[in-house]
Amino acid sequence: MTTTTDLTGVRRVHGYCGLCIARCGTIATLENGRFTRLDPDPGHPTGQALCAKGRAAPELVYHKDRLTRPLLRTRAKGEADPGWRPISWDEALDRIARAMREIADKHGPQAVAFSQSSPSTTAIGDSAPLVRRLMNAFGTPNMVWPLDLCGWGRAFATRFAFGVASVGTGSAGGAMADIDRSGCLILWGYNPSYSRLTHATATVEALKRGMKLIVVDPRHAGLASKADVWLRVRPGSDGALALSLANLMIVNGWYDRAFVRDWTNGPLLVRTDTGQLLSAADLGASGAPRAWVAWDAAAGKPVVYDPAAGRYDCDTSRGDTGGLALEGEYAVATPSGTIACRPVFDHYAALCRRYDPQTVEATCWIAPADLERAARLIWHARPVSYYAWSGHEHHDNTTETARAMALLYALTGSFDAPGGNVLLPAIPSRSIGGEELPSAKSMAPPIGLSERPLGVAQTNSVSTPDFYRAVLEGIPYPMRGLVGFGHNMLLAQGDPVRGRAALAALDFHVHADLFMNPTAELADIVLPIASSFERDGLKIGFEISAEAQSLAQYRSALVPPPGEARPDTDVIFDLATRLGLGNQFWGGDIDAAYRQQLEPSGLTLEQLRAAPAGVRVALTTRHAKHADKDAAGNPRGFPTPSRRIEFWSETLRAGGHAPLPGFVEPRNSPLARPDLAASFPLVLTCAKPTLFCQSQFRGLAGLRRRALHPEVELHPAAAASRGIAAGDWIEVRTPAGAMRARARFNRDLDPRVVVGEHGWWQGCEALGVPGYDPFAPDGANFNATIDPAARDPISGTPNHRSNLCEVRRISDARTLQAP
Ligand SMILES: Nc1nc2c(c(=O)[nH]1)N[C@H]1C(S)=C(S)[C@@H](COP(=O)(O)OP(=O)(O)OC[C@H]3O[C@@H](n4cnc5c(=O)[nH]c(N)nc54)[C@H](O)[C@@H]3O)O[C@H]1N2
Ligand SMILES: Nc1nc2c(c(=O)[nH]1)N[C@H]1C(S)=C(S)[C@@H](COP(=O)(O)OP(=O)(O)OC[C@H]3O[C@@H](n4cnc5c(=O)[nH]c(N)nc54)[C@H](O)[C@@H]3O)O[C@H]1N2
Ligand code: SF4
Ligand SMILES: [Mo]
Repeated sequence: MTTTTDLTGVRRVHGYCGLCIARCGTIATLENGRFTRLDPDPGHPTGQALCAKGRAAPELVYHKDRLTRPLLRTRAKGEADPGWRPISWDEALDRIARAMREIADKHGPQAVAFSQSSPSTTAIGDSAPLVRRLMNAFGTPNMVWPLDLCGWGRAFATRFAFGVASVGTGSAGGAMADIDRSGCLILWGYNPSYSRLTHATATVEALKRGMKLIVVDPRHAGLASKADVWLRVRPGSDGALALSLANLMIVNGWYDRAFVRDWTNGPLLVRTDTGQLLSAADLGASGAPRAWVAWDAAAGKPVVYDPAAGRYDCDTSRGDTGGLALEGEYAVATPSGTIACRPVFDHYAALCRRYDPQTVEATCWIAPADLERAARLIWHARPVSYYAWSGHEHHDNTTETARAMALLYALTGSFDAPGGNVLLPAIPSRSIGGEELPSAKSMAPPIGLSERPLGVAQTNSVSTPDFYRAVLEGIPYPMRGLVGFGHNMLLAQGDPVRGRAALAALDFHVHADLFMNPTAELADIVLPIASSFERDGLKIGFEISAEAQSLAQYRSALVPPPGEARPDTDVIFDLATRLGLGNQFWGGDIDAAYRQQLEPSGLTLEQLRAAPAGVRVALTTRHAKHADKDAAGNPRGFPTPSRRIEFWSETLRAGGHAPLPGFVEPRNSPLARPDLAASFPLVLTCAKPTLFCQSQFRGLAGLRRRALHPEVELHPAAAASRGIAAGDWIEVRTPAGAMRARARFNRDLDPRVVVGEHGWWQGCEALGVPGYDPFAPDGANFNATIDPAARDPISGTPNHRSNLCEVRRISDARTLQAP
C-alpha cells in the first residue's frame, strides 16, 4: 500500500522532494487536505534521510510571499516601485506571445533568450526538457543558465578525456561513483553532507565497511572529519594538485600500466620537431592523415593506430599490444628523414614531474607528506571512485582542472569497473526536448559560439557575461527578449550592476517563479509558479546508484498551488499554443509528452500513477563496456576522436589550446598577481549554505532562524591581525567590488583563505531580519566581488572561487546592524 488515509483525515503520500538534486524519496503527510510534514521514505533508494530544507517544505508551500497572480509592470524599469498590476493568465500569455513574435519578426527568434534555474537547486528538472522544446520550436538557441558554473567541469570538460562525463550529472548522464563497492572515494571540492544528502549517507555507510576517503577542500567541511586524508588545497590550484598526485603515482609505479597502454592514447607518438602527433601519412604516402602512430618496442618499429577501427597494427596482426612504448624517445624513419618522437604518456609524465611535492607545497599549500599519503591510498585502496563539484568548477581554469583530475583518475584503471565511476544502465526513455524539430535545425548560432566553439555554447547554453554584452552592445547580434524560468541571475552571477542594466534594457522580459526576487523585479511580466509539491512530475531513474537508476516514479500534486499559480509545464504548453506551436506540443496534451518519454521503457503512465512509490525496472549493470567488441572484433573503446581516453586532445589543440592538461594559475591568484596581492593578500572562495538553496529560502523563518545573517569564515589569526572579533560585521573587498558579512572563525582554514557564501538578498519579516541590496557594496552579494573578466578560455566559466581580497572590520555598520 503506498498511499494511506486513516479515519482522522490523515493521508500519507509517497513522492520525492524536488527542491534539490538529491531528489530524496519522501512520504508527505496531509491532514484534512493540508500538507503538514515531509518525511524520508526508507523504502526509496534516495529516501534514507531528509535535510532541513526538505522538512521545511510545508512552510515553503504556504508562505505568505508566494506569487499568486500574474503581474504586469506599470512603471518604467528603474523606478523603485514597478507598480505591479495583477492581470489574468490570458492577458499575460497573450502579451508574452505577442512580444516574442514582435522581437522575432524584427530581429529573428534568436533575439529572444530563455533562461532557467539549475535543476540541481530547483524543481525545474520537472519541466526542463519542455523549456528546451519550446526554444527549439520557437527557433532560439540561447539558453542563459549556469551550465558554465555547474556541470561544465564535471560533465563536459571531462568529455575531452573520456568522451563521456567521468563525473556524472543527473541531467546529462555520465559515470557515477559506485560508492557501495569503492575501496577509496575521493570527494573533490564537493560536500555532499550539505549539498546532496543521498551521497553523504552512501559514503557514511561505505566508511563503516572500511572504504577509504580522501577529501580535497580548503575547508574541513562535512565528511572531511571522517576522511583518511584531507587535502587543504589552495582555492583554484586543484589542477596542479591533480598533476602532482599523478606524478607521485607515475614515479612510484602506482598506476594501471596495461589500462593506460590499451585504453588511453598514451602510446601515440608526438613529433619532437613540430609538437604534433605523428600521423600515418608522415610514414608514407599510403598512410591516412587521421591514423596515428605508436612505437612497438617488442618489434622495434612504429605501428599504425587506426581510430576508425580502434586498433593498432600489432593488435590486428599479433593480437598483442604488450610491446607498445609509453616512455622513451624513438627515431622514426619517414620519407622526409628521421623524426624524433616521444609517446604522449611520456609528455604527460614530464608535465606531471613539474609538480613535484616541493613545488606543490608552494603552489597548493599542501604538505608533501599529505600528498604522498593521498597518492599511496589512491593506488593501494583501489577500486577508486570520485565525485567532484562546485569546488573545482567555479574557476577560470576549470576545464584544465577537470581534465587533469579525469586523467589522474584514468591512471587508476577503475573507470567503469566495479567500485569505480561506472556508466550505469538507465531505463530506456525518449527525449521530448524537440531536437528533431525542423526549426531546431535552422537556428542561428548561439551567443558565445564563435569566441569559444568548444565551450558551453556547444549545448546552446549562454554564459551571463555574454548575454549581458549581447543585450547592451548587440554583440554578436541583438538580444531583445528574455523568457525566464526561475534563474535568479542577478544573484547567481557576477557583475550584478551591469546585469541590472542589461535586464532593464530589454524590450521584453518575463520571469516565472515561486517568489519575487531581484531578477524578477526587472521583468515586464512575472508569472506565479506552482512548487514541486503542487504539481505532478515524472522521474525516470534517480542517478546515484544502480538501484536508484532502476526506479521510475510519477509524483502527484499534494495540494493545489496558491491562488492562480500554475506549473511551469502548463505555462509552456499554453505559451506554445499561443505562439501557434501547439502542433509541436502534442496539441496541448501534457500526458502525451509523458507517454512519449516513457514509450521505450515499457512502462505506462497509468501504471506509474497507480504506484506512487514508483515502479522498478530490472536493469543489469555491465562493466568495462569499452572492451566490448563489434562484429569485426574491434573494441568499442571510448566516444572520443581517438576512441581512447585522451591524455592528448587533438580537439583542444586544433582549437588553439594546450593538448595536455596544463595547470594555469587563476587570473587573480596570489602567485599570478603578486602586485595585487600586496593590497589584497587573502584568497576568497565560497561554499553553499546548508540551510538554503543558493539564493532561495532566506524568507522561511524555520530555516532563517538558524542562520540569521550572512557570514564569512576566516582564520582567527587573520582576524586578530586586523582587529576583527568573531561576529563583527566585516567588509570583504576585492579589486572588483565589495560585500559585507559577519565574521565567523574557522581554525581549520589556511590563514590566507577566506570563505564566503552567495545568495543573500532576501529579508525574513517573521523574524524581523533585513534583506540586502544586491547592487550596493554595503549589501551582502558575494557575486558583486568577482572579476567579470576572469573567465576560462575554453568554457567561458567565470571565476567565483579564487579571487584576491582584503577584509576589514566595519566600524559604521548601520546598514547591516543585527536587530
Ligand atoms: N558565488 C557563488 N555563485 C554561485 C554559486 C556559488 O556556489 N557561489 N553557485 C552557482 C551554481 S552551482 C548555480 S547552479 C547557480 C544557481 O543559480 P540559480 O539557478 O539562479 O539558482 P537559485 O539562486 O537557487 O535561484 C533559483 C530561482 O528559481 C526559483 N524556482 C525554484 N523552483 C522553481 C520552479 O520549479 N520553477 C520556476 N520557474 N522557478 C523555480 C526560485 O524561487 C529562485 O528564484 O548559482 C551559481 N552562482
Ligand atoms: N544545501 C544546499 N544544497 C545544495 C545547493 C545549495 O545551495 N544548498 N545547491 C545545489 C547545487 S546547484 C549544486 S551545484 C551542488 C553543489 O554541491 P557542492 O559542490 O558540495 O557545493 P559547494 O559547497 O559550493 O562546494 C563544495 C566544496 O568546495 C569547497 N571549495 C571551495 N573552493 C574550492 C577550491 O578551490 N577547490 C576545492 N577542491 N574545493 C573548494 C568548499 O569549501 C565546499 O566545501 O549542491 C546542490 N545542493
Ligand atoms: S537534500 Fe533536502 S532539499 Fe534536497 S531533495 Fe533531499 S530533502 Fe529535498
Ligand atoms: Mo549548481
